[in-house]
Amino acid sequence: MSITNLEQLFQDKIDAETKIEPRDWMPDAYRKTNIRQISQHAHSEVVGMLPEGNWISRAPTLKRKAILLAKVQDEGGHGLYLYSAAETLGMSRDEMIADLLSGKAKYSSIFNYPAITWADMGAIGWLVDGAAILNQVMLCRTSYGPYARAMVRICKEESFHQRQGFDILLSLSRGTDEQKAMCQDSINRWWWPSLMMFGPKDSESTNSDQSMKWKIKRKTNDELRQQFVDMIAEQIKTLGMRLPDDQLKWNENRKHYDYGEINWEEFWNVVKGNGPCNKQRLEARRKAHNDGAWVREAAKVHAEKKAAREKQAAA
Ligand code: BYC
Repeated sequence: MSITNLEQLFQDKIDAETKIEPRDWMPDAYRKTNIRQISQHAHSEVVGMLPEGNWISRAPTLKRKAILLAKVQDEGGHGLYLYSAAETLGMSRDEMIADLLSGKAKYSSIFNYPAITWADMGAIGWLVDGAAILNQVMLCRTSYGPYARAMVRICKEESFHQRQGFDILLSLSRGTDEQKAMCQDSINRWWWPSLMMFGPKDSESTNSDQSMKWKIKRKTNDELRQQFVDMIAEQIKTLGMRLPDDQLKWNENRKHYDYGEINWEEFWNVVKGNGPCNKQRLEARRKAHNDGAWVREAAKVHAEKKAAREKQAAA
């Protein structure tokens, strides 16, 4: 069969909502786009453990500490499901991690901002996980089967993450003047970077058109961003806080909130590696990778010995 016919059959399958599975024929560019997006997603989960992990030992109560610990462990688990999903497309985990550590592979811009107060644990849960959920609910219906199935499981955990973040901010918003100010300051710092998580505006998104045709993405960057603004603009009323955007206003004609212009120069600067914490985050990952070398070595020797024993027993 010619490539053109194969491509047509592939697109027919996508249009009929049949999931693409690892052994199915797929265009090379579909494989590459999925490897890129899924591995970047995995890296984001793992790098995303850093800003919050830093606060586990400083959580204000034992209960908050246990919750934060569980959340950070969940993020590590999400990274593992996602690396496994990406591996089904033919790239090894070692290669993916090497690309992260060399700076070749991207991860979400949001994790290059510092978490400087306890309120940031609330803002990350509420805004960052809140943004992630909207994106990931869409990805539960993505066309590549292993990615879609990983997302179903991840979304269940993310809803708890968002609730725990909101709960931290709710307590602060009902606290002393100092706690209220800490809450507002944190929202001020995390709001715009959270909007950037959805990627460049549609007119500048290089991958969206093709990814929408292949149903890897079901909504565009701007559609999801608008959905997020509409959700948060309502939820913040319960906190009695404000979003740092003077142009935020309900638009009765559009039935959506209007909002101000994102600082795209800042976004691209962070994506290119020049955000406030890019260097620090990669350093931390490189150190963890080097410190863990003996574990990987021991696991390899154990697996080799086990295989040799099994071979001997079978002989
Ligand atoms: N940051 O053509 P576009 C979490 C890049 S973690 C950095 O629109 P696409 C959590 C983009 O890669 C959840 N780079 O791209 C964990 C592309 O460059 P390349 C993270 C960005 O792929 C711990 C270029 O810009 N979620 O939940 O169609 C604690 C042009 O963009 C960003 C995911 O990873 C960015 N924000 O759409 C708490 C979701 N945005 O690769 C929470 C999966 C864009 O061509 N990913 N770029 O060199 C996606 O859904 C899509 O990849 C994106 C971008 C919507 C992010």
